[in-house]
Amino acid sequence: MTTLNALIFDVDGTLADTEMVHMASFNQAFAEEGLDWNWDVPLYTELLNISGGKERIRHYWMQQHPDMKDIDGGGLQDTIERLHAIKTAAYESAVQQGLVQLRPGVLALIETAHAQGLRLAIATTTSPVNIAVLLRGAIGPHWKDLFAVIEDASTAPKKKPNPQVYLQTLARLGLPANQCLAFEDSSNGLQAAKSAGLATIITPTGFTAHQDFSGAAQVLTDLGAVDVAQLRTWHGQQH
Ligand code: XBP
Ligand code: MG
Repeated sequence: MTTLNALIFDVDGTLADTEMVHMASFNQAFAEEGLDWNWDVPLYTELLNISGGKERIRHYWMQQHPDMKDIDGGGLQDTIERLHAIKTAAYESAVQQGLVQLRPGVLALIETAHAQGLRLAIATTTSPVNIAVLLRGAIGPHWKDLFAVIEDASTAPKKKPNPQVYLQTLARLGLPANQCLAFEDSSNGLQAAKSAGLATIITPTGFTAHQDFSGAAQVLTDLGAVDVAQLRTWHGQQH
């Protein structure tokens, strides 16, 4: 039987239910730039099919306002970069104000798994700023000591369901996929992890509960009742 040696965590929706705050941050950026764009929950739920905030803005812009070339002659990508920078600052501020908490069981599982010698990694399409502000607040200033590998939007530009972020995480861990478990909240994330050969535990959120999770090793409400022994059992059933 193959040993379980590493846990690989998605961030948004998995470590914390962050997307309401991301949505509000996007809307704050649009307002600051004088755009009358407003992403409500039904629209944002659809837009979450596009991983990556910059890609999401571009998709919405092309779909809803194809005639609009840019805002100030700086070109489309320049405008998207600026909107995303404003959004990221707004999100960072919101998380610093305590508007986002880790999901049930996440902190205990991470700390226990690390204490038992499992290697931990992060594989996300979100921006590095967002990871740092969330985990610094939840774990403390030395949060990075818990993670052997962090792959994010700055290191893996091809977004989920592309498996790039997971393939790069496995390469840096120096482990085969069958010695690891992935944790995700979305169908895009599940597809990316499975394309990289990873057995995947799904904990959906309100934004993703309707999505297709065929092929997941487990679909759970949350990680509140999950310990390392249970993970080893589920991992053993996969390999
Ligand atoms: C979810 C995403 C991200 C966030 C917004 O990432 O797709 O785009 O919605 O963050 P994860 P950015 O892989 O952690 O579920 O604006 O920084 O992209
Ligand atoms: Mg996610």
